[in-house]
Amino acid sequence: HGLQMWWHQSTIYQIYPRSFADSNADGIGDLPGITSKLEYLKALGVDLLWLSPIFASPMDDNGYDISDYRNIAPEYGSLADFDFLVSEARHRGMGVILDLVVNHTSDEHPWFQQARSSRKNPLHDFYIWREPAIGGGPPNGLTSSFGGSAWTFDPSCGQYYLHLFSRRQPDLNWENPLLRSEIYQMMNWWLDRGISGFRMDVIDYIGKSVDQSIITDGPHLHDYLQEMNHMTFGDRDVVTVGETWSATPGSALLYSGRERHELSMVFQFEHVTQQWDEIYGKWRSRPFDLGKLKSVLSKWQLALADDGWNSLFWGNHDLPRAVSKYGDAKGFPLESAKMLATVLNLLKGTPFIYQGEEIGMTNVPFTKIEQYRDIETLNMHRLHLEAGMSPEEFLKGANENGRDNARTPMQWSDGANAGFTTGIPWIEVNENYTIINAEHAISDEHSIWSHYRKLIRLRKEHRVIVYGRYQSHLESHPDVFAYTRSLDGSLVLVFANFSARQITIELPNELQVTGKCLITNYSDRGELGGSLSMSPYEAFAILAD
Ligand code: TEU
Ligand code: CA
Repeated sequence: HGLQMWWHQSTIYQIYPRSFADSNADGIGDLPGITSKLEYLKALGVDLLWLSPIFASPMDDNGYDISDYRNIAPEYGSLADFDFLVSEARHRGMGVILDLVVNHTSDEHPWFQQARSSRKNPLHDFYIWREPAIGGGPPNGLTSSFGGSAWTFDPSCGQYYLHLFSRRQPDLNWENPLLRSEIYQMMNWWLDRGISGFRMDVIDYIGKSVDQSIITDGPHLHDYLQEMNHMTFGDRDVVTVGETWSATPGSALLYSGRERHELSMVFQFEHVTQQWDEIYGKWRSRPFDLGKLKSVLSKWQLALADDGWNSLFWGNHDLPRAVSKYGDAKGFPLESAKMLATVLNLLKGTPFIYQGEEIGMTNVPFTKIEQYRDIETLNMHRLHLEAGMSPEEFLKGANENGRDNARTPMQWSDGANAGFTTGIPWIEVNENYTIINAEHAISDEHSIWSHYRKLIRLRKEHRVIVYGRYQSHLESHPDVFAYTRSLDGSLVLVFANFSARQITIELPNELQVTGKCLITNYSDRGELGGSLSMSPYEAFAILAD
């Protein structure tokens, strides 16, 4: 298993600060709120906390539009609050990972204010400017993820600037070595403050070459990442994970190969995008297909079996809730949430838990566009309706895949506003907080939360779960995901029924074992014979004798 790193057996918990815990009744989550929940996180057993951006920002994209990289957004707290959070987390054996958003800044960043003031300004070249096309209009056809052209004309310097997200998120020009050096200095400033690493926002974009309309995997992308590694975190014992929607198994080996000196791992999204519509993307998703999901997850397990490293996740702040997307939030919420946790967390790689996933939080059934807050949803609502989509159809898409599904307040208790705030929450709380909340979960040994805690501990107790070779089984079965992990004579077998039906499957000889049941969402299993009857969403793991 080559080089063994401590984070190979870690579990990372993602916090969306705006929605996690509000300590001062302004309806917005904040750093002291997170600090007040460290005991909860320690009890769960997670090792690292990835905080979505906490930096000064006009909050056009809830912090993914940064106006000051070296200051905390006032509504989240102060640098002193941050230092206290880091030290309190460390006292409990947990580290803090920050969200590095360096593909773009906010248009309110001083760099952009100077850059746009004149073509002669020394910082003009920190961003990407082009003349209008001949005859006027945007320089080329590049479009923004949040709808419309990726170019906006700035009259103060008479040029267009590039923004692959909102027009208030101008892209930085990574071809400029002065810009890169400013970024590296900022990264070292945070590393010196004791953080445990970075999650890197759309990092596959920083090598873009706009005149060839190349956005991802640009010509110098890996040169920049190797330079960044060398200039900042390379010789520190920290974790780095790149968000790379474009990643393939091949490029993932370039990002995370042991000898590459780039990143620890990347987030790939093939298991997410394989369900999206060709034209309408996430706003018209296709029905769930276990066969496709199994083949994607297996492909990635096999591709990074001997080098590189997988991240493992169902959700994040951009994705729908796992139990609603891949499980059965209505019929079998408990069983299917535990099944999803089991089948993902026993794969090879570092598991990520998105806030609320550990208590089975679900998508939010908003009925009006006014309830939504996410700039992507609001922009795409306007554009899809202009293109003729009905409001009902768009709302269906937003209900299924909109980012706000993951951004409703963390449900701590069955008290007012789910215990998230004593003020008015910035976004509505999901009404099911009275039955789905942390307070109920932590005192129930059969809760989803207790199931996650057991999985996190299993990873620490069994090297075969961390380093065991992955082998898929029953590939053609439409309802069951089965795989084994093997290492130095240890064999773990994992079975998951992704259906709401009682099913019986025939087991080949190599799966007919006796052993110790490591975890289950029904009753213990110790012996597997020729045929296996599984209950709805049943999942279990056996350590063979
Ligand atoms: O997301 C990158 C990104 O591509 C997603 O926004 C994706 O396009 C979208 O969710 C699919 O519909 C990162 C952050 O995770 C996201 O929250 C930010 O909005 C975005 O970058 C810009 O910083
Ligand atoms: Ca607050």
